[in-house]
Amino acid sequence: MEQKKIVYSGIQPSGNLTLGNYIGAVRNFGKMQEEFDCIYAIADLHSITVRQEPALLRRRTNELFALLLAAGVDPEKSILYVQSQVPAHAQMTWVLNCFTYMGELSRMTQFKDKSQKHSDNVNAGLLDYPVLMAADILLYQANLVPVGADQKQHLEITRDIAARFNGVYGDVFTIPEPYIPEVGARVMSLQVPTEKMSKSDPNENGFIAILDPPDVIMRKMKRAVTDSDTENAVRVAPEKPGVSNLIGIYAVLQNKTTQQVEEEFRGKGYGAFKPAVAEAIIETLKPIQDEYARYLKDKAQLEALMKQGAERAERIAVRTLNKAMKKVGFILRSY
Ligand code: ATP
Ligand code: LTN
Repeated sequence: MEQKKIVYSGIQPSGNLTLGNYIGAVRNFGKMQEEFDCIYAIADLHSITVRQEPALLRRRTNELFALLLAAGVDPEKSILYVQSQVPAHAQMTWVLNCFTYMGELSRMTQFKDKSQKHSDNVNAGLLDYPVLMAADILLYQANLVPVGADQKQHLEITRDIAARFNGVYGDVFTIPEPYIPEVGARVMSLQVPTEKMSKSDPNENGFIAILDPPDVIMRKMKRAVTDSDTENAVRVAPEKPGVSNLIGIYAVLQNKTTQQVEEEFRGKGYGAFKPAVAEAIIETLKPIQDEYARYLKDKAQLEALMKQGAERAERIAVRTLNKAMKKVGFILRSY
């Protein structure tokens, strides 16, 4: 039988997941597990590059675990685990650090953005973030990495680091490919549609959280910025980023092309369109919200699944880590 391709992705427990995270990444997690061997991490090591409140980080890690289960990640088909529970990530990062150049890291767009946003805390972890992400991906010999468009650069540096290491030591790592959806890879803010929808946006009207109740979703949608033209037409255009964004969201959720959406709302205007988008979002999120509540209630089950996930992940990760450690000349500890 042909070996299934390996899919790997991570997501930070650094805030309430948004519709952007869902459409750009999480939505594909469940779908991909039929065809591939999937491994999904809650990237808590990444999230401390920005200051976190310990109790809140713990709570969000639990909640995100439950939310991914609710969104369709099946712990029997896939491996779902918490990154900090597998020490190999930190160990692999150290080795890869020595194969990464400062210049490469300081050129990363996310580093530049985040060091501006958190100018009081430009720590070494923020710069090193992509190397930790490379370690994640390479430890599992992943072929495909489903992410939103904002992570493309981090995938490129991962490929460069892997190729550099392989160039010195032979084929240790699989070179991964990004898997970025064609529509919905960059869901924009509802308030500033030229910026990406972000869970850390201080303006709550800018994003829809996966757990927002229906009335909140309807209200945020009605307040969404549509463009300052008088045309009132539902069509995709560069000068209409607000409406274009809503068309993209509606198209993905309804499995339609953007042309079909334009067709459906021809002559109807924003007044009819915005509530329809809100309804589509509410309908998509409802079953996830129901399942989420169920998973979160059963603490013992969550704990058991977390343990099982970490054990299964560790077995794979340690294999690659040992291989890399031997290659660089470390003596593996005997047990
Ligand atoms: P923050 O905004 O706090 O930096 P984030 O929303 O980017 O965080 P991450 O955990 O870093 O969240 O990202 C999780 C996944 O969601 C990644 O694959 C990322 O590419 C994707 N993603 C994030 N925002 C969007 C968006 N607006 N549209 C599409 N995909 C997105
Ligand atoms: N940096 C990613 C989250 C992440 C990730 C990964 C994604 C951490 N490790 C490995 C894919 C593969 C982000 O979305 N901000």
